[in-house]
Amino acid sequence: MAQAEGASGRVPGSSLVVSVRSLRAGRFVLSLARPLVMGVVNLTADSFSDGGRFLHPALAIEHARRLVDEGADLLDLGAESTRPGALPVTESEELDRLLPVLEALAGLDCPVSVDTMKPGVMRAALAAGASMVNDVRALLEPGAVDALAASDAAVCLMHMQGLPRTMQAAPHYDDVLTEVAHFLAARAAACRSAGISADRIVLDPGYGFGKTPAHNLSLLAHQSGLARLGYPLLAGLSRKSLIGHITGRGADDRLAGSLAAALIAVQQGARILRVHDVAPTRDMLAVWAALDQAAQAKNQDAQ
Ligand code: HH2
Repeated sequence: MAQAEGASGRVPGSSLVVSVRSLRAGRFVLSLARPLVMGVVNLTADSFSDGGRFLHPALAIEHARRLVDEGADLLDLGAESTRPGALPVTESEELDRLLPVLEALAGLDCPVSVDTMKPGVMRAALAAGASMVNDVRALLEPGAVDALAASDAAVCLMHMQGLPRTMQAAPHYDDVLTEVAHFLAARAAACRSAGISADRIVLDPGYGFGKTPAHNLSLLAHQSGLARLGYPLLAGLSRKSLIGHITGRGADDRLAGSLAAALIAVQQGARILRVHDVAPTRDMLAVWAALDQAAQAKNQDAQ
C-alpha cells in the first residue's frame, strides 16, 4: 500500500506510531503535530442536523466566522446534503449556494474546504479560493482527480459504500476495516499517480456512509489500522446517527456522545476532526493534550 513520506512520530494519548507531518492546502501549511478541528458550515436546506439554518449567505458567513473565533483550524462548506436518502442537487444550484459564501471567506486566515462530489463544482471552488476539496466519493467522478491535480489544494478522500440516496439500505462487508483500507489506499495511489503529493492527501473512513452501527463501531475501534496507511486521517462522527443509536438522543442533543466519539477517534489516530461544535471540541482536545503531557513528563522522569 502507498505510504506517505514523513517523519515517524507517536500519536499522543496512545501507543500508535504513524507518519506525522504537515498538510499542504493551497497557500496554507497546517502542522499535524496536534489534532486539527474542521468546522462544518452547511449551506443546505436538508442537512441532517442543521439543514436550513444557514441557507442565507449572510447567516452562513456569520456562522463560519464564529467557528473560526471558536478555534476552527479549517472550515468545510457543503452545499449538497449527503445524509442517507438525500436527493442530489444540480451543479448550478450547488454553485449558487456556495460561491457567495466562499468568496466572502476566501480571504480569511483559515483554509476553506468545499464538500462536493462534482468536478465542475471543485474547479469553480478552487478558482474562487478554496484550499481543500472534501469528496465523500473520493474523486471517483470522471475529471475529479484532474481537477485536484491541476491545483495546489488538499483533498480528503472518503470511503462510502453506495450513494447517499440508498447507502443505508443494506450495507454489507466481509471485513469492514480491510475493505475500507484497500479502497482508501487505492484512491490515494490514484491521486499520487496523477501528481498529487502525499502531503496534500487526507483519508477518511466515512462514518455513517453505507455502514451499520456495528460497522461504524468496528471501524472506530480499529481505526488505527487506517492511520497506518501513512496519510492523516479525518474523522466525521459529529452528531451522527451512530451517536443517536447509542444514546437514544436526537441530532440536536448529541454533543456529549460526539465528544466521546471524537476523543476515541483521536486516540485511534485521527488528525482532523470534522465537527459542528468547534468550541467544545477544542476544550476536549485541550484536556486530552494536558493529560498526555503529564503522562509524558512522568514517563521521562521514570527513564
Ligand atoms: N459527513 C458528512 C458530510 N461530509 N465529509 C467527510 N469527509 N467525512 C464525513 O464524515 C462527512 C463528510 C455528513 O455530515 P453533515 O455535513 O453535517 O450532514 P449533511 O451531509 O446532511 O449535510
